[in-house]
Amino acid sequence: MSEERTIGSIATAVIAIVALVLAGGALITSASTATSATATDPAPADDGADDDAADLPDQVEASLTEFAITPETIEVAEGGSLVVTNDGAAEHDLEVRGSGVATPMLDPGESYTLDLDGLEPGVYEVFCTVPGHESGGMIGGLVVGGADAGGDAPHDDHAADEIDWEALDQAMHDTILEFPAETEGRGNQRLEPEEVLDDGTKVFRLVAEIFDWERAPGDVVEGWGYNGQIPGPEIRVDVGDQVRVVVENDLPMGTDVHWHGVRVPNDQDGVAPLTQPLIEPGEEFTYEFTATEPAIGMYHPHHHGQKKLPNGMFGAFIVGDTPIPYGQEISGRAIPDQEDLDVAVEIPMILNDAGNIGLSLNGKSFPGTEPIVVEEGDWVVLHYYNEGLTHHPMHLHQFPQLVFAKDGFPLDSPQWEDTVDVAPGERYSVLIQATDPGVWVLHCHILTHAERDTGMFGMVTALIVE
Ligand SMILES: [Cu+2]
Repeated sequence: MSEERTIGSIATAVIAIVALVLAGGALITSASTATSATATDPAPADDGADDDAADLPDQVEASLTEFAITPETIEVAEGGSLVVTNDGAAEHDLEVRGSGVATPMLDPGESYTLDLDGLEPGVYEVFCTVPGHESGGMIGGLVVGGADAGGDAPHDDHAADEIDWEALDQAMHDTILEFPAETEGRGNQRLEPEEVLDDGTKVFRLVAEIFDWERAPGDVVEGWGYNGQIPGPEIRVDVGDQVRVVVENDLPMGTDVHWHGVRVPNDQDGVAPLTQPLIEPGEEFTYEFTATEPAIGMYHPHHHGQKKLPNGMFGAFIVGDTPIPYGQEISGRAIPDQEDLDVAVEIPMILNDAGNIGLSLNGKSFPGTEPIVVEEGDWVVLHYYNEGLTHHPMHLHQFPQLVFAKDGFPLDSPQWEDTVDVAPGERYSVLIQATDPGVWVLHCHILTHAERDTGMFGMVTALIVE
């Protein structure tokens, strides 16, 4: 209960800070928008190109493939239509998000003419509804032009340019100002043992289940996870602890739990059917091992991991103390001794890019991602975990990140990086000192993992230094 209250008050404080900081940015943005509207048209001085842009066609062809929607941004006149063709090898469809306008599921080679009569002029998002296809890349923008932009209507040469760029700027601007947005559900909550036995054994319970998960404001998907959270609860034990984890399977399919990066006996490694029988729906399985070595590990299913992990089934499992290189000087920057360095915040930062959860940090997509809030001078530890299907170069503005451990193993030569690239399955642990106040963005630098025509989304959060 007290933890929930703390989270609530942090959220309120954060909203206040961001509102203040962004208010400055908003003024600048509105001023520059006003300027550009009256300034000379910045478009290339190619009359032919300008005419093409202004004459938005009434009908546009769009192609669906694995995994892209082409063109990336579809521009069509108000009241127009799309001829959508599945040029791929699997079933796809195309839906205009939030509008109810969608094609039926299309077989390979099939086409469908999608009437856009009901859509007001504006910027929309289109995507394929097959699970995993949107996050795989089947997402794009749809710009529906105003009446003036129609092919037959009289129009100003530059009308379409103004509609496009201003709408795109506004969409980006609006999504950024929504941060940090409240969403239901929060992952990575520390799981305490439900029982500590007389011999010291710590007993934990994980329930594998399916539940509604609000990954971004109003965007609720079918989450697969543990104990109703994505990421699953964070489990921390000490070196030498006897650990028992009871896993209850409430999924509609069999499962198992693999302790990735944690030393365990072979019959506890969680690879059905090699090391254990599959845990059938409705059944329980008890894992038991001694935590013999420090680890910055994780737990996740092995059986049908390709489906379950991207849908949300992963959690941090950490053994022992975080191996911070206290007292070392690295490339001219000194790390204080242990008695002088208090870590203010230490969090697993779990990266995902596929399945029902899609591009996300700790199970949330911007602006639903949780900011990291600290005071000037504070030290922060992040453990990046990549549970997705591709790599993610995680870039923090302003402050260098000292990479001090790889997959939990302390590095002999820690190094400073501003962009830490994390491949699937990898973990990198970084130390950051928040020396300057402000809102400093932390995001994946594969730019389409952070921004799209409809605004900022996905793998973006911020380090807020008060
Ligand atoms: Cu990325």
